[in-house]
Amino acid sequence: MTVYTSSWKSPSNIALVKYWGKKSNGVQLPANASISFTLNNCATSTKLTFWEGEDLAIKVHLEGDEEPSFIAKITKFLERISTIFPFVLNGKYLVETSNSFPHSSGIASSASGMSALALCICEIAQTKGLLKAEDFKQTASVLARLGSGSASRSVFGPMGVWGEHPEFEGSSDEFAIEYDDINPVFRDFCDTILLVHKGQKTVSSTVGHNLINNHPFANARFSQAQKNMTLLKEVLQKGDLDQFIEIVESEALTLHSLMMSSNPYFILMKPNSLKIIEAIWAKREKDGVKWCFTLDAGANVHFLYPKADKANAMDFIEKEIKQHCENGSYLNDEVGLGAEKI
Ligand code: 2P0
Repeated sequence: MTVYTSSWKSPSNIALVKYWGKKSNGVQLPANASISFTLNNCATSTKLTFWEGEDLAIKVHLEGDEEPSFIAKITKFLERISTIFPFVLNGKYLVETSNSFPHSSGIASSASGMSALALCICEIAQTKGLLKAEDFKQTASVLARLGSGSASRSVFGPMGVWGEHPEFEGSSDEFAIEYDDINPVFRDFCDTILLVHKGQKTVSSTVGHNLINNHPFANARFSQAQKNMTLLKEVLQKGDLDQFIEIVESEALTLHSLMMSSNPYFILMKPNSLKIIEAIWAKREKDGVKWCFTLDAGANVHFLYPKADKANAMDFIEKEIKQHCENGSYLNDEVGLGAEKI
């Protein structure tokens, strides 16, 4: 019996053009391309120990405590990636994982968690001589995608593009690619995550994605997203903040409007999400700041602004925003460079 260990830290990411809906053929292939800022501070650190040659068994420790609730998701992940690395079904696992963000902050840990795990598996595959160094990150992104679609983008920074798109050379539905052809203003763009609701969300993303299959607006949405990718590419190069705001906020509200027009319909925003959005809009109107928001599949609001404005934005949060956050909590983050070995 051989024992392997591997440890990786992988960040969360926030999509600007959203992935919402999967292709009906294939496993975990996106209906449209998406692009995200990779975050710097919100991350999952995972140490994987693998005893090869034993019956499949998985033990998970989250922040030091045994967490059996993750076992089903990891088992499904291992079954999916066994088409690439059959050895993964033949052994015993200890997954020791921790998040830099507080447990139950309403921040999805699937992107950071599944990408960290995918990277650990790839390192073991490399040690076993099954993966070449030059294929490492791409394969890690494929594996991460099979765990959770958005996780494919977390492997790379400062931005990740996932899904085939003619304007993004090398882009693919199978894996994300690194994207860094961006204006300096975006390299350290700030994302303060305003924690509106820390509880579990009512509808999981996987269920939400599936509701797009029979959605009346699906095709219009997919072509809109492809167009927004093209528009955003130029905006990211130029550093045009006005157009950035228009595309990013429209994408966020479109994502939530898709949820509201699904069958069955659902709403993940909370009244305070809207209060924050209105406060950001009022501030922009009053002071001409180039600040905006985006939303993930949840009630929290991602407040996006240039780093040069940080002191001013912090003052705004303290005076006008914090009161709408659960227990006044928020997390300061910014664009980061992607996953790293620890
Ligand atoms: C995204 N989200 O592009 C979109 C926007 C949330 C809102 O991808 O079923 O956890 O595991 O592929 O990736 C969240 O869904 O779903 C997501 P699965 P995932 O980031």
